[in-house]
Amino acid sequence: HALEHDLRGALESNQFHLVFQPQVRLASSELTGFEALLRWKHPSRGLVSPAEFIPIAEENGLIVPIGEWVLRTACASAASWPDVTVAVNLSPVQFRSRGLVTLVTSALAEAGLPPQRLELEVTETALLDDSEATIGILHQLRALGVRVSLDDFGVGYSSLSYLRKFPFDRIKIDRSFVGTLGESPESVAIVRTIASLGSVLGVETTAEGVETEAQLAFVRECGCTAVQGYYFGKPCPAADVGRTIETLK
Ligand code: G
Ligand code: G
Ligand code: MN
Ligand code: NA
Repeated sequence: HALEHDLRGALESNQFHLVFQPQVRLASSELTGFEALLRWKHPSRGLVSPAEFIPIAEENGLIVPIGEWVLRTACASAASWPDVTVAVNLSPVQFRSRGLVTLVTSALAEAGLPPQRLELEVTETALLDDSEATIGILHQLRALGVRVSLDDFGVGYSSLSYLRKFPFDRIKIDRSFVGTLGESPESVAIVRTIASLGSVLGVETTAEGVETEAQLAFVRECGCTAVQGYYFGKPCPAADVGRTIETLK
């Protein structure tokens, strides 16, 4: 696989960078943080989507050093921001590798970032296999003081037992539901149900992929507590985060 070959040298050649997408609390319309999203600028192909290269990196294990770079870089960036959080995606493969808790500890310390300002986004695929070990790691991460979110909720298995086994701080409702609120009563019912579940459990619920004013009104009405999506901002380079904070504050 040509892409796999190129991926092996990408970290050394500084071909990765992060972009940051605003996350907004609905009650106060206040910016609370940014999700860090990985970008690969391939020397000849241009930007390659993480949807394309992350599965390859997960298969060959490169996601471990790449994920370490993402975490350290995101924490270092966030340390220069005023009091807002940075959310970092963790691959299930990173849970199976050794030393995740040590890595998070050292990334925070090196950056001088308070743990409360780091949020880790975990998909339920991370919880599927070996769930006892994974739950143990999640508890250790939580004990550091970082927050933990359940990402892409509603697609995949969406087992409610995950919500019982581990006290997530946030459920992120997959954007496929938000995108179909206008035409699908099923999506409305699902978003409403996840939001009320969150409310009862004391867990924040973020609606992902909010692009329009109508969708914003809809997810507010459904009871979601936070939003993320193009309506409030597309992912922006680190250099523009300061301006985005000024605009949204
Ligand atoms: O940014 P974009 O929508 O193109 O991301 C596509 C997918 O890649 C999403 O599922 C997103 O969670 C994932 N992704 C983006 N950045 C990272 C990262 O740093 N680590 C991991 N594991 N996944 C990421
Ligand atoms: O799986 P995860 O939620 O981490 O993926 C986030 C991805 O969703 C990013 O790649 C980001 O570019 C994309 N995204 C964020 N907001 C929107 C939006 O409003 N509309 C669409 N279509 N994609 C979005
Ligand atoms: Mn995410
Ligand atoms: Na998501």
